[in-house]
Amino acid sequence: VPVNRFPLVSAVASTAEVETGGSVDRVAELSQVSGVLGCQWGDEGKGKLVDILAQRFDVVARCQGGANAGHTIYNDEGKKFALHLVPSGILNEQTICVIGNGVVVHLPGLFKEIDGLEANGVSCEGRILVSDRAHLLFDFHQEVDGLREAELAKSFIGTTKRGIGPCYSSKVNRNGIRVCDLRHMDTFGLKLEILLKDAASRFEGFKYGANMLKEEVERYKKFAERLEPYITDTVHVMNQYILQGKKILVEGGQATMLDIDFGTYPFVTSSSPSAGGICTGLGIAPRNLGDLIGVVKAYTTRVGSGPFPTEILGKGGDLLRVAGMEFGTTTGRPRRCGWLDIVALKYCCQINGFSALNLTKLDVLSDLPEIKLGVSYKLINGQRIESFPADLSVLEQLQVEYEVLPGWQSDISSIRDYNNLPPAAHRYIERIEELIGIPIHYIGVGPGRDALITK
Ligand code: 2SA
Ligand code: GDP
Ligand code: MG
Repeated sequence: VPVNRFPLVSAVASTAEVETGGSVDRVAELSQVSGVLGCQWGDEGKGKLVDILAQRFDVVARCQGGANAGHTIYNDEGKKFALHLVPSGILNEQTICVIGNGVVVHLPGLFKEIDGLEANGVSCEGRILVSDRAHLLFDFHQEVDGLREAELAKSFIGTTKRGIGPCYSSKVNRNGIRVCDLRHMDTFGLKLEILLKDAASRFEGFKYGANMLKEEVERYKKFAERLEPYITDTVHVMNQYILQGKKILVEGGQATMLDIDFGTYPFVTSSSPSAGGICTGLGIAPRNLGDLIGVVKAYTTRVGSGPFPTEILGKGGDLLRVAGMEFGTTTGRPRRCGWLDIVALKYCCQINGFSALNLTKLDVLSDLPEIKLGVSYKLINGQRIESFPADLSVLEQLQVEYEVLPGWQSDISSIRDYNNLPPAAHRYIERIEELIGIPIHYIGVGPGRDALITK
């Protein structure tokens, strides 16, 4: 019997090139295992695309990060949901949502999110799987996050204070506590005490007593009972899904420019929001990965400290912030705003190998008479560089060279057909495609589910 060594390739071929009304059905075209990743510094609108695509996927999985993520989605009635740990497939009743081994899970937060969804008529029962290998993020990790930020004083990172860095530190330090440890409550207290002791010896401001430890263990006994039906060997299950031909969509949190390896270190998050994080955070082999879609805002935002070459300071930035309602989904912090940075975007595309891009929030630029694209970087000595520098001092001093394109100055939020966009919008989109060399298949013109143009 001949062995099919490329089962996924044939699965892709069978669904490719499906046409609807003369235009290609871009969603049917997507491979069995696809992903949606952020291309900038987060908040590109990943949640919206995942929610839309999820209608045609069996499984939506998160592979990294935690409740630092804030993914905003709207249902058909226009009701708003802000998701943090629960994957953005949850509004689609048939979708199974997986929280993978690479995610750090704050159980009180997860239960609060589930309760909130249920109270709003979204049934989560039997639809959320939590990896037994995922690490638990405790309240004390959040406290330590705040203490570390205070200690950094003026050089603070601007974290979400959701305990992400400290929890991944416990993981890498090899004394973290995992979801499967909830099945051994007899030793749970001892493990937690080691972590608390570590924190107390490192931070003067961190105190804990025997009572606090006892109370936390009691609280986690209850959490363990509640979580039990969700706990799954997701590595095995995900690989079974692949063999069964189920369609899996991976939802990235944060973005490549915040990646622990590729981002503007140390002003980054503590996980891998780029393509590699999918394999390590879910246990999916690289050869099973298919299409990755990069989500790019039509301009750039960043929340927290760190380099931002195309940032617009002052009034111009304020205008974009108001027009785009650029405030943190998790913390409410105002986001810094700037022009689209083609150098950073090229760097991100190189790392992730996207098959297509989703350009989001194009509608936000509608009032501008001119729109700038940051197309190259020039060093202080006048030398032009093509790559994104690692060195923060270089990043802080470089000059961005811009191309100026005309704006369209008309409302595009109700347009659904690419051909009906104004010529200046076509020019902007097509210039980005030309510079990046990757097609833009999806264009966002509003926050709602329907506000998406497929090209
Ligand atoms: P952390 O908390 O340790 O991951 O913070 C480290 C850096 O990563 C940034 N980061 C984010 N940037 C944009 N959006 C994020 N999610 C929320 C949102 C943010 C919010 O959707 O708006 O509500 O403030 C997110 N999560 C982490 C963070 O700003 C630090 O620069
Ligand atoms: P994520 O973290 O990448 O999922 O993005 P967030 O949800 O944090 O931030 C994106 C914000 O922009 C949300 O409030 C979305 O509802 C909104 N949004 C997404 N796409 C569009 C779009 O095309 N146009 C407009 N105006 N808003 C959008
Ligand atoms: Mg967000």
